[in-house]
Amino acid sequence: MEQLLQQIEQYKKEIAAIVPNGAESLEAYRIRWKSRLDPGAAGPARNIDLSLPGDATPLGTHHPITLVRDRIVHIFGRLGFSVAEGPEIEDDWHNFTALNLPENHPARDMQDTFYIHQNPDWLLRTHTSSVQARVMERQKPPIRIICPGRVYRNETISARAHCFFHQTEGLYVDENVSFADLKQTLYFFVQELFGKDVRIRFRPSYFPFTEPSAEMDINCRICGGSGCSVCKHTGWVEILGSGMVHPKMLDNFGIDSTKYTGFAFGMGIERICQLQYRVNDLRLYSQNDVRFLKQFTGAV
Ligand code: 2NL
Repeated sequence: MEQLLQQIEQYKKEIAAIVPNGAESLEAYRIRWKSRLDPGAAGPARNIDLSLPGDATPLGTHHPITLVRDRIVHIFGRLGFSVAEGPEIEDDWHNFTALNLPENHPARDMQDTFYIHQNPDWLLRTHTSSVQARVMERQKPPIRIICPGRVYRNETISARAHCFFHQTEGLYVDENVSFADLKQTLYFFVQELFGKDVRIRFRPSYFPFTEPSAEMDINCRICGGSGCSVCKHTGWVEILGSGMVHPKMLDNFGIDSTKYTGFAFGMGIERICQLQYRVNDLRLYSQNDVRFLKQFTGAV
């Protein structure tokens, strides 16, 4: 020990010899710098004190949509789901036809979808299911992915509707995937996101790409169940849609529907953001108002 301390002292001396001011206090350093300034110099150089700390660079914050998306990705990542991405400009096959949305489906209407070109149809994707379609096209089961991304709908902009928003969809295809797996996975997800005390309920629903289909509600995190405008005084809020992948869809991609089953789900990120941070106007997300964005400083 003694020897080690001596050694350190020796090093200190050697370093001080190489870096002459190494042992100097910050205050002494400043005084020395100031004394070097030439009081006779003209202009701004006269008052420059190079020893002062520089101006701090203000750090930005994560956008609330990014915060929530990353949290969703992290939770599903722990369950073995990897992230898949795809183009925002899609063709008819990946956005509609392959997903079992028939020719006369209302979503295909010009009123609802932004078309870039017709015949052949090119459009702004209306959901991220198109990404899952692209994955099923090139990858065979087991498939376990989530697809976060921006989607577009031809809506009049208001507090409750926007012409673009963010979704996360998920897909799990393998042998013996059941509705019980769907329920347990989604229950785990909301427990991680909202806390262990969260309660869930499923309501039967309809989506063209799943059968059976169900919407999942959680008990209202805003009012705790006593009734408020977010839960429309029911105590429950819908947070996602889900179901067992329609066998037709699996067959569309050459996945044997007699051997494989799967579940899928989709949720709006803005909606979850509203529940977590009480953002009640969708327009705030894209107005770039720093008074809004600064409120997320330090949020993780
Ligand atoms: C919702 C409902 C849902 C899916 C999305 C899906 C995708 C493929 C196959 C089967 Cl490739 N299903 N996606 C399924 C059920 C519901 O979204 O409310 N989204 C915001």
